[in-house]
Amino acid sequence: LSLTMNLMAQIPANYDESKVPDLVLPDPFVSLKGNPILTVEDWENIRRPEILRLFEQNIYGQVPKDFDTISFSEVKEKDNAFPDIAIFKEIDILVMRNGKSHKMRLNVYIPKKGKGPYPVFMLINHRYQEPLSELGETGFWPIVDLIEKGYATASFDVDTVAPDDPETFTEGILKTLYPEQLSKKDGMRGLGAWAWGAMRAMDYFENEPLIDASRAILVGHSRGGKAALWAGANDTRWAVTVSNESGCGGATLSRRKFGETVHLINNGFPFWFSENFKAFNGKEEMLPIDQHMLVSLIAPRAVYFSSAREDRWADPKGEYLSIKLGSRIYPLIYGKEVNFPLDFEEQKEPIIQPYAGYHIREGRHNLTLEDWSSFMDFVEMNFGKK
Ligand code: GTR
Repeated sequence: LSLTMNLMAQIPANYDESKVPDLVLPDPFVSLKGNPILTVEDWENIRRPEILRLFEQNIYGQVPKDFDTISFSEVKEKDNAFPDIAIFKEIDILVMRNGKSHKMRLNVYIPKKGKGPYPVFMLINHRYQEPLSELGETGFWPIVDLIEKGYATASFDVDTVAPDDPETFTEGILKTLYPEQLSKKDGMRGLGAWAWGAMRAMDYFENEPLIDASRAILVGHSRGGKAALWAGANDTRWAVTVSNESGCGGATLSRRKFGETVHLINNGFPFWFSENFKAFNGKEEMLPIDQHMLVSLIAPRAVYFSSAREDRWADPKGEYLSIKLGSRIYPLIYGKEVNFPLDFEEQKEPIIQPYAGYHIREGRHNLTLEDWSSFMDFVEMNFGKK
């Protein structure tokens, strides 16, 4: 531990824009063999699988998709906090593999008003320690606002998949279902496990008649936003992926080395990423990919990034550049118009347009109602007018 702390002391975060290295980013549109990628066919058959594999090998680790059975059962443990406007379902998702089982809990609110199936906002939630009513008031999970706008909403506590803790993170699916991952250099770790959890929630939506799984929006904040991006890149069933202030190892470009760096995050949270990621501590320029390429993996589905002005640890400028550059795939490969005309410094109003959007708000690192209301605007624009 003291060694780690010494290392941390030696690597202060950079907040000086003039010290950011000149950006030379890997090209999403040149294959490993050096061939240009110009068509949807080449993108989907050659380059997209290559990039996905590079993220898996070097950053997040494998996402095991195999299991033997999955089943969903409704339990009744908590009261419906909003009985006037919503149906509340507590769903146990039971997954079996090789004779072992794991259970994760999904909390689902479905509007009473109107007629289903409803589109659904799914939050990867790492703040279940706080009472739900308080989470609602702070805007972190604004159930009432979402329900009133006609959305179903669901979330799971990341701890029910893999505890968010350096000592006990193995006490979830890494122990019950996928123990072999632990001995692999490119094995799944915490963030990958949470992404896996989001995929199982999607399995449930596909089986829930009141929910329209073809209109599902995955949302995560910060560490949850990193997991959301990884899930959105892997699982093409999500119509929209939203990553709020996810910073290093999430939305922002690693090569900028601004605020939290690969070295800092691997020291602070050694159980979030694969072992292989640690080889890039201080060597971000050696990565065969950068985070803008997660945006291209999500295309042609929709993706939204958001930042907060004072959240410099997460590098708002890097988050903006990442979606601005990554979203070039929509015009270049898919023939869909997407525009990020402004430089980061000029960026004030939310960019609400089909396929890729962004906002930066005033204030600190958090997920707030102001953020959600732009997410809803973006989703409405994408579901309504595409
Ligand atoms: C920080 C961490 C960030 C971010 C954040 C959060 O301590 O350095 O990468 O994940 O926590 O999740 O709020």
